[in-house]
Amino acid sequence: MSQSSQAIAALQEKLIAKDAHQPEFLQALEEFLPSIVPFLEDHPEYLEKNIVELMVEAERIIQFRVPWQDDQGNWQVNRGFRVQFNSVIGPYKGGLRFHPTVDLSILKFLGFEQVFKNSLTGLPIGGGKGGSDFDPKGKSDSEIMRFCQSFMTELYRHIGPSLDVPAGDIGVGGREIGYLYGTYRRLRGAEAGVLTGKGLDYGGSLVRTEATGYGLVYFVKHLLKEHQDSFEGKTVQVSGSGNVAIYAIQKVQEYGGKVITCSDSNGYIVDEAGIDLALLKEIKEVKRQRLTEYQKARPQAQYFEGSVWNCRSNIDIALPCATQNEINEDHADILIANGVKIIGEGANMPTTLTAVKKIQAADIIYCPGKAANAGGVAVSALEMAQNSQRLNWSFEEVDQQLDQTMATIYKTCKETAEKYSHKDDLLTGANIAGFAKIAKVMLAQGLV
Ligand code: NDP
Ligand code: 2IT
Repeated sequence: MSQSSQAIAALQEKLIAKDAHQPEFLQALEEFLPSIVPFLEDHPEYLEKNIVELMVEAERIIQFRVPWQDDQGNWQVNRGFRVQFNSVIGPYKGGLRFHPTVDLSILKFLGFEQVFKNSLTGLPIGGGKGGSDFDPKGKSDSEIMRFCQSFMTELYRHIGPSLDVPAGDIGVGGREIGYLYGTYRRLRGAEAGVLTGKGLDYGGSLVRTEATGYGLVYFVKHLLKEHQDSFEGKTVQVSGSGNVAIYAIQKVQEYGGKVITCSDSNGYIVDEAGIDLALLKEIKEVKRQRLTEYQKARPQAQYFEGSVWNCRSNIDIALPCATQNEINEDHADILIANGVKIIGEGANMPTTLTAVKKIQAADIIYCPGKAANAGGVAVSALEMAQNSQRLNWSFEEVDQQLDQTMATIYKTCKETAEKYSHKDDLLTGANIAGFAKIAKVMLAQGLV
């Protein structure tokens, strides 16, 4: 065992003892830390200055109470959080998640990943994440509004266009960003750059809604191109039916691929003729209904309860776009048996560590979320740039920059992996490239 791997193993042990009750955060560390060892061998100064231990500690964590009144007049209370992980290369940047599973473990894993993802975009944004254990399912529009207003009544004092710029994530889309922004504006005045994912009429950017899904497909497109291949004629399996999934499906279809699945937290659709995107958008974006409605409207499609990753069918490309740890070891076996060649992560950490190992051992190309889903935050940074200029860029201009950014991220991951003798291991490439920049800047800024 080299000195660097010993140091990293010792640090991991310390962190396991410290945060034993935060399994998702520990999982993100376990995936990340061993992979940067080859880089640390070349750069002993980072271990000497203890940069890695500094980096795994969030700069600041804010937790607050969110009281709100339901439609029956009852007072309810939820927990709100903002994890401000790292700001050495720019203001904290990252989404807000509203989901009953939200806790510090989830938000620390997401914030940690966000630091390296944002570093990979090449844009001046630090990493953060926030949200609440509020469950938006079944809530009326008025309840959602009152909750967002209460959430922002506390959060506003901790954010700002040059300090921390939240956006959407699971359970937080355009509607919620609108209510959050309206409250911020009442408290602080109109500062468009304080949130991204805003409506187009009040400082939002074209392509932000589509950016994560499109960016994911651009990333895989550049990978395919290198292998003299394309999406044309490919069969694609998508999970989720939210923001990321919908626009990934749209772009795959535009490129001539056939998407045969999508899912929600209850079950999944298999539509061998290809997902009817207009129908899916109507059900999910307009009516906010469950996927069972898709099957009712399109009887040739099948609906199954449970995980979409239990689906057995011939698949070329799998795009998990729902949530963390949706693909476990057993699902990895099914994917391998289904003949999958590429897995591109639209979600954050959708694949368990053992499943990743199985997938990589089977020579399936694995595109880690922190690289493949960086298109969303990249366009958020372009939204911030437009807000600073008080100008709006055209759809084509933003879309082209997104495509270019994904091409660059892919190239960076691939070349970094090669440089450190991990050819085709895009996870190692992403982690080292993301880490190298943050570590260098932390050293340059004097460990503050
Ligand atoms: P949405 O809330 O729009 O959609 C989430 C989708 O995932 C829904 O279909 C939801 O089903 C499903 N889902 C959520 N939790 C679970 C679960 N526990 N089990 C099974 N399915 C589940 O969120 P997004 O599309 O924005 O986010 C999806 C993923 O992409 C997340 O991992 C997010 O962190 C990541 N991401 C998002 C970005 C963005 O710009 N929005 C950027 C980069 C990454 P149901 O409706 O039943 O809950
Ligand atoms: O996980 C993510 O990158 C996001 N949810 C988007 C963050 C952002 O600031 O646009």
